[in-house]
Amino acid sequence: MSATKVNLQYLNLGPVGGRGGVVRFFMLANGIQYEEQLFALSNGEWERKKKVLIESGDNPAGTVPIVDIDGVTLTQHVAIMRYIANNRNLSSDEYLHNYVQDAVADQYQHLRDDWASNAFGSADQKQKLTTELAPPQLHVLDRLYAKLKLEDVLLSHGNKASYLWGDVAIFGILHDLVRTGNLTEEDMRSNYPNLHAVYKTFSENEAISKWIADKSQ
Ligand SMILES: N[C@@H](CCC(=O)N[C@@H](CS)C(=O)NCC(=O)O)C(=O)O
Repeated sequence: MSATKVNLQYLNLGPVGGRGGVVRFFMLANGIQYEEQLFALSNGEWERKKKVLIESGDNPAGTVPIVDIDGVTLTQHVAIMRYIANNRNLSSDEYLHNYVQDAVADQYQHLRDDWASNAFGSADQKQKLTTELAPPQLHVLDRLYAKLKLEDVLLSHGNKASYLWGDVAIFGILHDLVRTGNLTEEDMRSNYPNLHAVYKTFSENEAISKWIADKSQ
């Protein structure tokens, strides 16, 4: 029996990934077929959708990403990736491989929240993200890679040779920090070498690089 397509609902952010972009990168890297519905922020479309999500109870928090897969509606971007990894038999059979993905994904959430709250704000907020909020957290994440990675570059491919949620979340936030002008690739290479190696690996993935090129036109 072939697996049904994954449906991703998210905001239309163009070349910026956001939390939904992390789920998209996860599917691209793992060759999972998906379709998506993207809601515009500009014309009230998202506000209407948000109301429906809350009133219907599909997501009482009124946020996206939301994924529908095999008749189940999922929220929370890291939990979504973990679910799809289990559903598509991508997770590792070894607990340690899944643990390192969870540990890094949990640590990453702080930086994701700071990015979402500041990257689109005032000039002061953007500056604060670039110079005060992001650097110490990137340093911690870089050191966590040094401590936890089970492979040369990635935390792990697991025993299924797949791209798992912690690694993809890290690529997603690096992609976004670069896209919104809060981090340069050169800065990453000099100061966070472990993270830079992850960034490079995913940037060079065929499906991801094609998505980025398409969105950059
Ligand atoms: N904890 C949730 C957070 C979801 C979230 O805050 N999504 C943002 C976009 S990245 C959103 O829906 N923002 C629009 C809004 O709240 O109206 C997750 O990890 O998926």
